[in-house]
Amino acid sequence: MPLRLSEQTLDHAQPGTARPGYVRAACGVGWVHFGPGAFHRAHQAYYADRLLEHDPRWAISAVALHSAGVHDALAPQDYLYCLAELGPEAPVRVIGALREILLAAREPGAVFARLESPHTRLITLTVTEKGYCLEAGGRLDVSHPDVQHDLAVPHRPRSVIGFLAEGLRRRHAGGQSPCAVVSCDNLAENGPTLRAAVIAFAARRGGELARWIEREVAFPRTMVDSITPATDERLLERVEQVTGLTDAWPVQREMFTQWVIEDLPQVRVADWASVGVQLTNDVGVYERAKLRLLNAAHSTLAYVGLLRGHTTVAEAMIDGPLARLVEHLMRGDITPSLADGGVIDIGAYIEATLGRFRNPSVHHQLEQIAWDGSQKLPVRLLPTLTEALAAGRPVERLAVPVAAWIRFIVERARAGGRLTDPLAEQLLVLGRDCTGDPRRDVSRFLALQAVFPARLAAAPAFAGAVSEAYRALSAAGAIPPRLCAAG
Ligand code: CS2
Repeated sequence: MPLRLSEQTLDHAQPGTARPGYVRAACGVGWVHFGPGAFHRAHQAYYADRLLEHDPRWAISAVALHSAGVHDALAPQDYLYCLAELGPEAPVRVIGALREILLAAREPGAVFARLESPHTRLITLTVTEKGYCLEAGGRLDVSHPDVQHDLAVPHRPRSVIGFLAEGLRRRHAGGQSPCAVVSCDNLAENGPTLRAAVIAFAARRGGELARWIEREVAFPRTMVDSITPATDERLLERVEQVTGLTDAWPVQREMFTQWVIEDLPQVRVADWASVGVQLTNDVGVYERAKLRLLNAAHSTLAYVGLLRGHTTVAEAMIDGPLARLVEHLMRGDITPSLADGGVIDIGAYIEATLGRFRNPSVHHQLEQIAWDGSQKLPVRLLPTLTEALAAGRPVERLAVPVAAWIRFIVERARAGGRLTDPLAEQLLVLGRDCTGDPRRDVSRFLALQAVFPARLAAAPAFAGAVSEAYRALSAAGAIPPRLCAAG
């Protein structure tokens, strides 16, 4: 039986393993992160790991808000874990950037101690769309049970918003230096959205705190990107084979990785350029392109692909009609919504994204992307639809992923299956109630105010296009041939 990865066994790692190029014990915690899921560990922690090679201030204190799973897997490994890059001859790297994983519910005091520490300069978040407690319009949902709880019991919060507001209050009270709070989730305008939510929460606890946050704390926009398939058996085996050690929860991602952060003074605390992180004032352009092209195409591949019997993105991409639908969607229907002033070469971006989707080394499950559709579609797809309608552009193709999402739920509901979505129960009830009549079924879903803005739902061209696509997709995911051709 191979040894388990830890500080003690690290020296036994086989030569093909890249190890932390710094002394972990000599590093200080300067970074607090909420949500140590696979994406954080494959992305931001990788950049921290590289920063630590020449700057010992950036060890991470990670905070798990809900589940103890990652903590329990990594604590016996001294929070070391492997990151495998997916590609020909890609390396396996042991990441040493995590100093600890705190369990928010069990040890809120320890979380606050990190948040108010003078050494902490950076607070990042990957808590997924639903972690922000927002209402459909993107503002803080004050009626959310976690928000209500956190306003009543501020020193034992449940939500990340409650933790941030109380942590920043303590920083303010202790006269600490300003810091940057960086949302690394796929939200439109992620920085300003988080900022508004934290300020709205803080205002309910007193105007002075809200004003201080407004003045002193930076909430930069960011664009984060790297395709990160969930950990699977194949990865566990590969890690053991390459390193000669076992790791209870390694992570994997494609080799491509990108992080763009808004260039604000509070962000300029590390030598970001040295590790390939871009600081710019054009983040909005990158963010919109990524959400509207890559993420929207992903959701299309997921819902249409699952209806057509596929399991992974790479597999869905060798299905000719589906691949053509996605490419025309990106080039013909989404690109017109991306006037970017020439910051990005959109044609080249689409080409590169399609290439990433085709990568056969990346076994990215469509099922994983299909999670949380009620949270994702309003961010990655509906704004493009709204703008297309307002500009008088066609919406037939843009309506396909919406129809496929509905159809996917209907089929799950009929099969007695489960959904991973904060609205799962409501969606499954709606799905079970569908009769197969496109107009009727679609209109019931479009009435979901938490998902569809009222004006969009009421637009006859939109409802008509979704119903038409739904009708076609009901036959084993059939795509109308004209949608697979340019024009
Ligand atoms: C995906 C994203 O699961 C999903 O919804 O679209 O996680 C995607 O892989 C990342 O945003 C890529 O950076």
